[in-house]
Amino acid sequence: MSIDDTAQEFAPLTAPRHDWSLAEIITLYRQPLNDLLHRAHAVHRSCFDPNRIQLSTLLNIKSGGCPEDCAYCPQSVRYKTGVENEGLMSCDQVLAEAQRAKASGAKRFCMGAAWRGPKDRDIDRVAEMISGVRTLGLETCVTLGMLKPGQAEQLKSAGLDYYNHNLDTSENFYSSIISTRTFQERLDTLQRVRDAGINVCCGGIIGMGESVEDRAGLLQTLACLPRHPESVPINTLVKVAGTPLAEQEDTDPIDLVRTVACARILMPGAYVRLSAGRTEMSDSTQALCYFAGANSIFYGEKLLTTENPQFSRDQSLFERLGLSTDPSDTSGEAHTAPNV
Ligand code: SAM
Ligand code: DTB
Ligand code: SF4
Repeated sequence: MSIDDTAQEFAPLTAPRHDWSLAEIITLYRQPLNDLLHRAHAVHRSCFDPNRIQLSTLLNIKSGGCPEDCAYCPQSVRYKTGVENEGLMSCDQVLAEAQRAKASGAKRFCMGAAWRGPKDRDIDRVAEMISGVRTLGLETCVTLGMLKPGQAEQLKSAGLDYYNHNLDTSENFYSSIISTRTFQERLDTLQRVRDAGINVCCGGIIGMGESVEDRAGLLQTLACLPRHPESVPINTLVKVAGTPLAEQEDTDPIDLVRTVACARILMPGAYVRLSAGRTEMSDSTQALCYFAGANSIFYGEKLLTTENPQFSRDQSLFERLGLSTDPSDTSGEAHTAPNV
């Protein structure tokens, strides 16, 4: 095959589609790894600078005591994990952390709260945090659980750039993981976020005992939304003692790479974030994920309650791979009209 043939083969893949069938995605996922990687990387290169990684930093602004029963989560009040139930952090504390994240090179600051959903008085306090973080020159993201009508608009008025709300897994496997909120309720929150004009950050977790069909099903739901999410976090289960999923088998890194590659092909213009689970991941697995199309990470030594790689480990990997992370460099922004 000539280079021209290759270009022809891949050109249509960069045009976003919203009609993927489950069978097509499973076929994509199961093809020989080299073929999958070749295709995903070609799509990645056609939409992004492949040597640039976006950095987001996470802060747990309200830890533990959550009434939901998400089987993976150390913050559920139902599991004995040692995570303390703490109140909402003060705005000053949050801004001090945001300042540190900015000084470390983060572009986006993501604030997470262990709530089923925010109360109206919580929204006022989080709105103040969002305005403050924006004033520091950082993009803002919050993940607060389910939103009621009107709450997304309030967050938008405060200047919120992104709302993170994950589907976590396929609709079929969902009830094995969470019983206290439905898959449809998650879709409803995503719709409210979209309707309010906030960018959507939505992805899931692999390694919870789901099948290939479930991974494909999650990606199908995401890719068939009327607009693709702007950010797609792919989390690898962090097995926390005390949660129902603590004794799950380790996730095969090749399955992670395949999932990242499929996400890249299905949602060409999205930032695909290699999210939880990097501490346990080898450098070479991460490198393969970046080749497969991951172009964002959580940067900072803590996720919400669990460890994330040390700054020095990430810096050393970026240098060894020749990856740029400069937040002022916008040359690697998506250069297609990605999420139509
Ligand atoms: N309470 C809010 C909610 O659930 O929407 C926001 C915070 S919640 C911790 C955000 C996401 O973190 C979850 O949807 C899940 O995808 C991810 N997550 C939580 N615990 C995890 C774990 N042990 N391993 C991997 N991902 C995890
Ligand atoms: C996302 O998809 N992953 C992040 C963020 N969005 C909020 C959270 C990962 C949490 C990992 C477990 C913990 O640290 O508690
Ligand atoms: Fe609560 Fe969110 Fe954890 Fe579920 S994932 S238990 S909603 S903090």
